[in-house]
Amino acid sequence: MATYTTTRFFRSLNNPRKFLLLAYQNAAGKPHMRANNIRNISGYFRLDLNPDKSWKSLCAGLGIASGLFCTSYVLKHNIRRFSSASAQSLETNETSQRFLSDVDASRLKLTLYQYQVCPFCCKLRAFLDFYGVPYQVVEVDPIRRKELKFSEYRKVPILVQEGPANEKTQLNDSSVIISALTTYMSTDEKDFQRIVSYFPRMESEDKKGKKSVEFGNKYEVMTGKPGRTVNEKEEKKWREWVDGVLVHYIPPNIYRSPSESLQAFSYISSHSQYNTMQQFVIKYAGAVGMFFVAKKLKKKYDIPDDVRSCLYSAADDWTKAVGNRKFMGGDKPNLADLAVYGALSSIEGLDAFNDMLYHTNIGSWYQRTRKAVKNKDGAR
Ligand SMILES: N[C@@H](CCC(=O)N[C@@H](CS)C(=O)NCC(=O)O)C(=O)O
Repeated sequence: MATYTTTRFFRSLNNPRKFLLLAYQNAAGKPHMRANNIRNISGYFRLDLNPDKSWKSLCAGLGIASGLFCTSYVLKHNIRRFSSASAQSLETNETSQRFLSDVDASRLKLTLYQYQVCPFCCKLRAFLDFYGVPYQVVEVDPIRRKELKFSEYRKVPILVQEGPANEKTQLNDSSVIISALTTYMSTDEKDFQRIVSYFPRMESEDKKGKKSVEFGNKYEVMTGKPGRTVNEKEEKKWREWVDGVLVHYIPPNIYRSPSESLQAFSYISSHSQYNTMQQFVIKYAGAVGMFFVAKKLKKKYDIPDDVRSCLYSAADDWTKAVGNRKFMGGDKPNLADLAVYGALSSIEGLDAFNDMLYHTNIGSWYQRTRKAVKNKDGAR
């Protein structure tokens, strides 16, 4: 018989890492081993699996494996090289005040550690692709994260720049990376180590002793000039909005109902290189798990029950802010355009995304930005 304490189950959702380990071991191990491991590792569960009642075992497996929170990011461990022409002579329009001129992205040797469908990683890729910056991708296994062994910082995206003498500089956090690279491309500052020092790491601890890491100046492009133009202030404000508001609407929307959750995980599992059994676990257990996790996130960020209307309002707010302009950046997307596009591109094709296009006017801006990114318009 499979039993586990429901409240503890939900409490353990606070610790996705532990949950992932549990889920993985439950999926991969032998039944009796799984039960023992779960008891030993978590200290949360009391689980006995009876092989005679296989459907119950399966339910238990699915329940445990529902901690596959970040399996939404399980994709192949594959290194791909994106080659692209180095960006040259970028001209900006009247609206955008920052001139990205004589960008020499060819001297950059970048490796991006990512989960393919993570909104923060999509946001960073939109930036890199738009400017035609070449980079290698290392897809991180969200369960073991062994690809991040070298790093104390445990989230993705991480970008590693290799200098001419093979010296490596690690950049953490999507917004820091975007600000740092823009600083590199738009100013004379070419010392990567120094650029990273402009975005100091700040560790804090909440009342419960939970540590978190933030970075100073993460939305600042270090132009070296005093003050900010109206457009730069606007760009910064909306970049902050993407990280602080928009991304929080994504999970409650794409995992809103069991069927939508399944839809999201069908996409994810179909892009993985796991075997049939693992894909089955990812698809169904992930869908079940994220359905509940999304509810928890909704509560955490105080999102009303009608999660779709929040997404529509966000899309409307953004469209209104862009106004009559082609992009917020004018004739070309600025960092805010790329951030909004990048975050939304992580859910392209899902019901939530299609509903948003149907119920709002964001579609034409989205398609324009998509085209600009795909065409690497920032490199022209
Ligand atoms: N502020 C960070 C957030 C990154 C983030 O939360 N990444 C998630 C994936 S979407 C992650 O790596 N989570 C792993 C963990 O929290 O242990 C950024 O903008 O890069």
